[in-house]
Amino acid sequence: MTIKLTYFDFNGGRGEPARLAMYIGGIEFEDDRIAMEIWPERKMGTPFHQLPVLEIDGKVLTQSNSINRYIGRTAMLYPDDPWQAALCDEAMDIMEDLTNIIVPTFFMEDENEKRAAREEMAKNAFPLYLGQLQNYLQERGNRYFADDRLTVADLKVFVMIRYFKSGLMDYVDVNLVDEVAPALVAHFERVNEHSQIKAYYDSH
Ligand SMILES: N[C@@H](CCC(=O)N[C@@H](CS)C(=O)NCC(=O)O)C(=O)O
Repeated sequence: MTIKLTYFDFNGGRGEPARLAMYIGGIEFEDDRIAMEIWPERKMGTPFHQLPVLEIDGKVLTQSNSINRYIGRTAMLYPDDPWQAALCDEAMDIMEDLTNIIVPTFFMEDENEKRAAREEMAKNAFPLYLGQLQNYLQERGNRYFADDRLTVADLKVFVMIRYFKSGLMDYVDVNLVDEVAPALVAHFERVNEHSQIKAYYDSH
C-alpha cells in the first residue's frame, strides 16, 4: 500500500495530526509538503481546492477529520468502541469549529480589524471552546479525550494548543490557554513528552 499525504509545508494545521499518527504508528508515507508559492499551481488539482488530501494507492480522500479517522484506525490510534469513537470525533470536530473561527482572521489585511477580531475571540470564543474541552478532558479522567489512551483526538488538540502556545497568533496572549484551560496545557505537555512526538519534532 502506498500512502501520500499532501499538506502545506509547516508543522501544524489540519494535516499535522495525520502526519503525527503515521509517525507514531510506524506507517511509511510520502510527506508531500506544498510551499505556499506553488499552491496556486496545485490548488485546482485537488477535489475541493483545499488541503489536506490523502492518497491511498492513488485513491483520494479529503476532509481532515475523515483522514484522521482513517489514519487513526490504521495506526491503532482510534477507538473500536462506538461511544469512545464518538468522543474522539467530538473532540476533533470541536477543533474544526475553533479552526473555522480563527482562519478568517488570517486574511484580514487591516491590522486594527484583525486585532479587534482576535481580542474578541480571546474574550469569548476561546474561553468557551477551550473551557468546555477542558471539562470533557477532566470528566474523562484528565489524561486523554477518548478510550483512556492516546488517540488522534489528543493529537488534534495537541496541534491546536501548540499553535496557541507558539506565540504566532498575533494579539492573543501566549498564556491564554494557561489562564482559561490549564488542564489542556498539562495535556499538551504530556503529549509533547511522548517519546515518539519528541522524536518527530527533533527530526522535523
Ligand atoms: N473541511 C476541510 C477544510 C480544508 C481547508 O480549509 N484547508 C485549508 C488549509 S488548513 C486550505 O486548503 N487553504 C488554502 C485554500 O483554501 O486555498 C478539511 O477539514 O480538510
